[in-house]
Amino acid sequence: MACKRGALIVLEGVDRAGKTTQCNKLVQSLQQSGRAVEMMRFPDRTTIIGQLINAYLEKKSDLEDHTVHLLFSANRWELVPLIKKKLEQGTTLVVDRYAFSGVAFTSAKPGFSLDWCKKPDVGLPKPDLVMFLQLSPAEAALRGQFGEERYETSAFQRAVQQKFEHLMKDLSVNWQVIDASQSVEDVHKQIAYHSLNAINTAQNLPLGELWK
Ligand code: Z5A
Repeated sequence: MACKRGALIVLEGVDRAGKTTQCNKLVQSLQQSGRAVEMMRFPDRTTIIGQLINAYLEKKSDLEDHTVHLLFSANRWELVPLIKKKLEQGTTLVVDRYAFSGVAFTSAKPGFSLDWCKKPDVGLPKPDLVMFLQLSPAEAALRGQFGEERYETSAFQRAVQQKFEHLMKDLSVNWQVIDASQSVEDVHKQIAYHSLNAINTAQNLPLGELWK
């Protein structure tokens, strides 16, 4: 019998919502229950494209806004063969940010429509589940100051949050909003619950194409 495919699970959310913390915890708990699971993150700063993005985020280089948007998308596309291979082999992927961040961050800049921003990512592997870690700016501030990277200002983050809210109206994507102000353990319980459902459902379904 052919092996059942893994699920593509994405965590999105505002700055300091706990995405990385929760991705690590989810991977650990799924591994402990004997499941094949791996973590990925976007941007993946290890590739050549990722290094261009990294220099841009660290403000060591300037890139034209359309150009950097396309680079973020290319950074996802360059990993699609690996994503598909892992899922086909039955490995579940837990992904820290994906195309939704790409669209939310660029469309928060002046002069960019949501529609234009989505286009380069149309047809990417469609996540079986996207969990949005919701956190108010006041609660995020309790978790420390913004870092030094590009985009890390409260005005820009508020604009990004609005774009995410718009994206979450799209019912073709399996969104779950998680209250990220709870303790790490309580947030994890909800994330684990939704993830196990997604893993069980995905194994009997073909992998979809995003925004198609
Ligand atoms: N970007 C883009 O423009 N286009 C794209 O296509 C993509 C991304 C994919 C880099 O992202 C930037 O790239 C990002 C979007 C843009 N810009 N911004 N802003 P990144 O993912 O590499 O890095 P990051 O966005 O700076 O991570 P983050 O959002 O700051 O953090 P997080 O992963 O959500 O949170 P964390 O690291 O797990 O936790 C933050 C702190 O809170 C830490 O001290 C934890 O211990 C603490 N924490 C976590 N959970 C809790 C709870 N529940 N209670 C209390 N404290 C907690």
